[in-house]
Amino acid sequence: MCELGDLADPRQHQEPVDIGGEDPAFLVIQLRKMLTIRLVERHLALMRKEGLIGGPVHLGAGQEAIAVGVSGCVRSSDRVFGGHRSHSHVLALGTSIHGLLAEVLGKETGLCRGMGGSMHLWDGPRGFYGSVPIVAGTVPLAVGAALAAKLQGTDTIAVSYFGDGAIEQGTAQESLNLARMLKVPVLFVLENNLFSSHMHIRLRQPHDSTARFAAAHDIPFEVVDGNDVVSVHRAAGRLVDRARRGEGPGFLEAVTYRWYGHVDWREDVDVGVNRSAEDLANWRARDPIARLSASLETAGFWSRVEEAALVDALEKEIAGAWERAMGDPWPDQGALLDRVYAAAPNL
Ligand SMILES: Cc1ncc(C[n+]2csc(CCOP(=O)(O)OP(=O)(O)O)c2C)c(N)n1
Ligand SMILES: [Mg+2]
Repeated sequence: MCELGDLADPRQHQEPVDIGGEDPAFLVIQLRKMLTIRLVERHLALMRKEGLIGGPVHLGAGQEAIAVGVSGCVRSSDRVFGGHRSHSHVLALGTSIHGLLAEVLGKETGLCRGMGGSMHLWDGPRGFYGSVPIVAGTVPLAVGAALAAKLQGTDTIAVSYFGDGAIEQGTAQESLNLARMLKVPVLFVLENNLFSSHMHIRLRQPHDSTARFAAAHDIPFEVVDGNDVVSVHRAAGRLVDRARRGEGPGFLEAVTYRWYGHVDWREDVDVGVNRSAEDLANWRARDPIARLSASLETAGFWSRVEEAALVDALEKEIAGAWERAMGDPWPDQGALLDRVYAAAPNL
């Protein structure tokens, strides 16, 4: 529970994932989602590099299996929250690629009408209740949403995505405690990519696993290879089922690694003393997409030709959405303060 062992070793777990007993059609959908996220973020990286995006973008290439695996257990009536690195979280729920790109560009057609940019995303109809860049800022909101669901007598759950840096915030610890004491239906998904901006977890904490915080708060937890979408989906499913049955919160620690630096397209900046070119190459070889693709191909459910055609179709879709977003209008300046506060209730 304290040490991740081989899960944190990039030379391990590079083999294809175990897909035994899984529905191949569902796995192909998951592969498609992961590829969509990868290609949208690659496009964002390129456009940011070219200076076409004004604000910073925090990219999660390499981490796609977590959002996709978890989202396979989520309904549109659930309440999902993220943080500064949340493109994958909202795309995995099926949000519009154009809506996301337009938001990153600050256009009126964006998910938040261009008022938020990459770090403030929202797609209520798909269950995404928001991301903000205040580290751990949405963890208590997820607990509140889960409490509301419980009081409403539904089997709706909340999902809180946060990082190994965010668990160090007091508000995250308070949220775990409150969720356990109120026994609310929330799944905490800790994406442990081993870094909090430039600092490796070994420089910040006595142990590299964060599941011990769940144990401290008496919350059931699972620790999985976050680059294995099947493992993530199975573990999330077990914890989500408990939560829907009214058995309280769960905690999923998914071990992963981000390929880019902390922010924007570069691989080499802001990544701390513990990251070497060799580590990065080994983590790239643990690619969640390539691993699932290889498993499906060996089992006869997928081929390189199909994958090339899918990549081609997705690239065209992304390029089309980008062109449209570039041509979309900016928000009206007079609307700047319109949605800062909710409208006063009619008492
Ligand atoms: C309250 C707060 N403190 C510091 C920051 C600056 N900051 C932005 S991201 C980040 C690191 C977060 O690390 P982690 O939670 O592991 O997420 P990751 O970036 O690895 O996805 C920090 C310190 C912030 N945005 N908010
Ligand atoms: Mg991190």
